[in-house]
Amino acid sequence: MKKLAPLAFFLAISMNLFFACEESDLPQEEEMIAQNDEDEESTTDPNESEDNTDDSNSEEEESENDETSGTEISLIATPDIISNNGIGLQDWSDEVTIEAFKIDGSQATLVFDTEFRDEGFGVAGARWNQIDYYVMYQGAEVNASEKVVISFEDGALDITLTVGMMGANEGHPDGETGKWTGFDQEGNQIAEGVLGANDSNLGKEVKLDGDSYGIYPIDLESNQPLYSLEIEATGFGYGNGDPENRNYNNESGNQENNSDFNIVGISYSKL
Ligand SMILES: [Ca+2]
Ligand SMILES: [Ca+2]
Ligand SMILES: [Ca+2]
Repeated sequence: MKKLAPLAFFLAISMNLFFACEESDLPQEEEMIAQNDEDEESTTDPNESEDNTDDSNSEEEESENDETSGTEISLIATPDIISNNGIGLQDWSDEVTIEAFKIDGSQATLVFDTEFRDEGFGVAGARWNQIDYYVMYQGAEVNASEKVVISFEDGALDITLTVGMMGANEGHPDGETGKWTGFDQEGNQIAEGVLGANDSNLGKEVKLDGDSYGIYPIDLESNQPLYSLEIEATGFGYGNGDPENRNYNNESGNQENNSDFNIVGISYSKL
């Protein structure tokens, strides 16, 4: 189990940044210079304290580790957790798995996305290694997104998802956006919400890292513990915008730019 405090998390991201361009200079990620630096070391500092504590408790005890009820767990995306070439369930920690799905819902490859400025987990294929949304995909109208599913073996409260490469004004005044759907232990949908620069828990369009293209921590509000979480992109501007025609040349075989982002980290409280 990796425990990372927000500051260490921020520093880990900052260390990977070679390009500190202003967002307004580079509103489109395809205009950025891709950089392939892969400093794979995550930064841990045992002296850092967590910002939040949660007093909620339950009688559930973990025998397989030393975590205690109510403890806040912070996980950062790193390439080293990916096994089996990113196919199937990946163990992000002892309790948390992450898995990728294609536009059509079939199994995809989870990748550690390093194509642009903000590095994080995404889905191989389609437009980028980010989680990509399409209206038209390979000649068919799909109105669908690649998807990442994060599961919490023992449930999670007070979840904060940190997204990356989320363009604040890309394609629409509300920019690139996504949505999340939360499920209970039986797989019933119990919560949902939206993801975008507007939804940063630091304030509208306030980045966790000012030099990022779009790293935002977003609180996922649920009054019940979540056992799994589906994360998808939506059309630009929470689905209110239209795709852009771009000069892409990739496997999707079309020219659509739309919302896409990756997953930089997640924090939650144990039950
Ligand atoms: Ca993708
Ligand atoms: Ca995009
Ligand atoms: Ca993006």
